[in-house]
Amino acid sequence: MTDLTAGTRARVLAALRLQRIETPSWAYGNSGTRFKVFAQEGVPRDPYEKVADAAVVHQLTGVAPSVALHIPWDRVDDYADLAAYAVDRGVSLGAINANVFQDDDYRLGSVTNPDPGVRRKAIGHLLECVDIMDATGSRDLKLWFSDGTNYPGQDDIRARQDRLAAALRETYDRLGVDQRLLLEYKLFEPAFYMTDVPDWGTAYAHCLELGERAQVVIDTGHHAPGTNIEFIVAVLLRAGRLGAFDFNSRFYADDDLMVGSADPFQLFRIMVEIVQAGALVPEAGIAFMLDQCHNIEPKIPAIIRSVLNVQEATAKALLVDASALAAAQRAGDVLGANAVVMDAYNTDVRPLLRELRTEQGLDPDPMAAYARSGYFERIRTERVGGQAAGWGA
Ligand code: PSV
Ligand code: MN
Repeated sequence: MTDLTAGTRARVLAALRLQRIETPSWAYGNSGTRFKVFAQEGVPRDPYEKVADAAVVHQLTGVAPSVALHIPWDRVDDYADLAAYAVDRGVSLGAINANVFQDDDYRLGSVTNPDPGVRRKAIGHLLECVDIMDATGSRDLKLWFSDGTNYPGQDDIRARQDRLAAALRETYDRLGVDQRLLLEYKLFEPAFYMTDVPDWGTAYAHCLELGERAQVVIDTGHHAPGTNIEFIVAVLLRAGRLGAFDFNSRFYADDDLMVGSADPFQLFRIMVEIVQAGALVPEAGIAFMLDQCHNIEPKIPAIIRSVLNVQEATAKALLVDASALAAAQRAGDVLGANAVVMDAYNTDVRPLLRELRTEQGLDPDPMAAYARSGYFERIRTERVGGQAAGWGA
């Protein structure tokens, strides 16, 4: 990093100190595909143990101070108690993810189901999630609907949009003034013919109708192959409607692999749009969350690796020389502009990040620190008996 000026180093370090990445409770539990859920040792048996693992990730990385919950997977008797437990461990509870996709009733959809009784049940769950937010102090309600159809003619597309809009309206109106509704889209799966919220445009249209505190979530795994995700980021930022990311990597569909593992360049390009728009700071209101499943790799180190990958992409994005880039763009210097971006991408930021961690009293190498910590040996012997938390439970 000898070629970075003192001013650049100071600027990049200052921005990185403010970065916040939220980890998902479900990534700490067992997961798999529709073919097999592989059990791992030491996996949390309840939401408290998930929070404890999330706290370890934060202790080691310094940038993951909150953990998202998924209801009912993380149902507890006393949410305020869980929130207090999190604070004791140095973290907080983040977004509340609603789950209206796992009951038999939802075979034909949840909030878009043709049966008003099923719709009422689904809306009831969304409202319950807002009650939980009140108890946990969470700001964000994250909604993803598995709703859609498998066959042409199966249901009326426009009627389903009306039902969706009505459910979103009722939920939005229940939110407190400091709470937000985050609407997540996904191209397909589990529905294969038509999905009710398949893309950012549909999510955006519903958010516009609802009001300012309705924002779009970009899950990086939820697009057609080849989609220019950073374009979507730029458009939503411009409209003031980008609420959050669900970061993960994909090779094919919604693979939920470690973010930055399949395409670190894409992650960098996304973070460039964020940095250029001044949207990295917490006050910009964008929640940088992970949404991943560690089916075959050890979970806590995989989450640490993911957090570090986001941090690394961010550091590179911060290195883009904004004035040189603007000058090249103004001059129509295609190669020059591209070189500015590539110079940043090709910089090894790992020494700078090690410096940042040392300055914060952290181990410069969080992966090695975790391996040395003995935490895994402890949880694998302590967490015996009971039911390991897992996909769908
Ligand atoms: C759906 O595929 C999704 O991305 C949504 O965010 C869910 O809440 C999450 O995965 C976990 O199932
Ligand atoms: Mn997601």
